[in-house]
Parts: sequence; C-alpha cells; structure tokens
Amino acid sequence: MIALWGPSRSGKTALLSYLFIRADTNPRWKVSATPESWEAVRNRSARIRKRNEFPEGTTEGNELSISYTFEDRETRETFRLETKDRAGVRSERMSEKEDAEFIQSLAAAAGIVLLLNHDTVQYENDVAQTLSQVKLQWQAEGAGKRPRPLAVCMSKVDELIRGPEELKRLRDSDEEQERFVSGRLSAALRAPLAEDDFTVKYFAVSSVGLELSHGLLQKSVFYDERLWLRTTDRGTPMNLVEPFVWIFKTSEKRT
Ligand SMILES: Nc1nc2c(ncn2[C@@H]2O[C@H](COP(=O)(O)OP(=O)(O)O)[C@@H](O)[C@H]2O)c(=O)[nH]1
Ligand SMILES: [Mg+2]
Repeated sequence: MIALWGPSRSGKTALLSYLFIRADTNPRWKVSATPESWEAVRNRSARIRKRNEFPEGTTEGNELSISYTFEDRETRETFRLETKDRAGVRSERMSEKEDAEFIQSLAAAAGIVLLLNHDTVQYENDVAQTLSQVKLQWQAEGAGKRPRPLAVCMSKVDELIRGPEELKRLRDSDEEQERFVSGRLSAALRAPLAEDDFTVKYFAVSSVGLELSHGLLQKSVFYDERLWLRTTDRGTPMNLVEPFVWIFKTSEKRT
C-alpha cells in the first residue's frame, strides 16, 4: 500500500479527482477507484468536469478515505493507493489514539507520497514532527535501517512556474525538480528529509497543469467574476501518476 498524505489545502482531493478524470490518458497505468471510493470520486470529479470548479474544500470530519488501484497495462502488476487525511494541525484536532493510529498507518505503508502546498510553510513543522514519529515507529517495530521511499511533492506549481523555459527544465531534469522543490522547504523540514531513513525524490506537481500555446505559457485556471478559482481542461497535468509509480518501483526493488 502506498500512502498519500499532506496538510489541509495541499491539493489532495484535487489530485485524486484529476487522477480519475485523466485516468484514460495515461498509456501505461490504468487508475481505478476502489469500489468503496467510487461514489465519492465520481461526485468530486463531476464538479470539475461539469462545473469547472474545484471539489469542495475538506472540512474536519467530512474527509473520506479515497483509495485507488493502479494497474500496469503491460505487465498487469497492480498496487494500491490510500489517502491518509488528517484535517488541519495534528495537536489541535486529533486525540492521542487517533494520532497513534495515523502514525502507524503511515509507518505500515510501502512508501509515502507527501503533498505540500508552496504557500503554507507553517504546516512544515507539523509534517517534520510526524516524519520523526514514523521513524520512531519503525524503530519500535524493529524494522531496521531499510530506507523507505518518500516522494516529496510540491503542489500547485502552475502558480509558480514563470515561463516555458522553466517548465521545460522541470520536465526534463530530476535535479531541477529537486532544486525547485527542496529550495522552497523550511529548514525544519529539510532536516528529517536529509537523514537516511528515507529515500527521497522530489516532484513538482500540478493537477490542473499548464498549457504551452504558441511558445507562451498559459494558465489552466482562472478567477471568475466572483473571484472563485475555476478550472479548465486545457492544461497538461504534471506528475500526477509519477510519484506513485516511483514509490511502487522503488519499494519493489527493495523486497
Ligand atoms: N492552481 C492550482 N490550484 C489548485 C490545484 N490543486 C488544488 N488547488 C487549489 O487548492 C485548493 C485546495 O485543494 P484540495 O484538493 O481541496 O486540498 P486538500 O485539503 O489537500 O484535499 C483547491 O480548492 C484549489 O483552489 C492545482 O493543481 N493548481
Ligand atoms: Mg481534501
């Protein structure tokens, strides 16, 4: 099982919806909602498809655990993705029991896809703390020094990328992505990522994506007359499936 986790507003629900909407466009991986997630996924995706609106923001208590299966169309290999949500900052909203369960479920995953919003650095202390607890959990289980894959994803990079050259550099080079993402993280979060309990790879992610038109970068979201952020279907998403597939491949090698 691969876990998707990130603070509130980091874009998890949007990413899951776009994974579903664009599932057919990936030639290699077939992404399907699990039967228990099907209805929630369909509702949220319909909102994007029919109304060009982002799925409703998640409030405390209404978060559903959405899960998907990924199937390699060539080899028929499959893996499962589960969303680990914890609304808001842990200490404020979770009981100790819920907290322990949350840490345990992250520690049990083959790897973690961590989604971070570039403009909510205030969550990063909480994220760093959680990662430390996951490590403690592994030690308690005697899991040893096997590094686990951790995909550190910066979401909504369509808001940050300044031009076609930058887009191209990010698409072409893992080092550029690492610089771009890691350079925007707080020192508090960079520290636990540098330790060797994790094998880290950085991804610049945009669920809505960007569009190149006549050599110019076009946004694929816009603000309407009510100043609501609206979606279009013009953009090519960035790194929607790649973080999950990377974890799958990396954890396979390990076993
Ligand atoms: N520009 C841009 N905005 C996004 C993107 N994904 C999400 N958002 C915005 O971020 C908000 C929060 O996303 P959501 O998926 O609800 O976050 P969650 O709390 O982690 O599930 C959305 O309502 C959108 O306004 C993206 O790829 N690009
Ligand atoms: Mg959500």
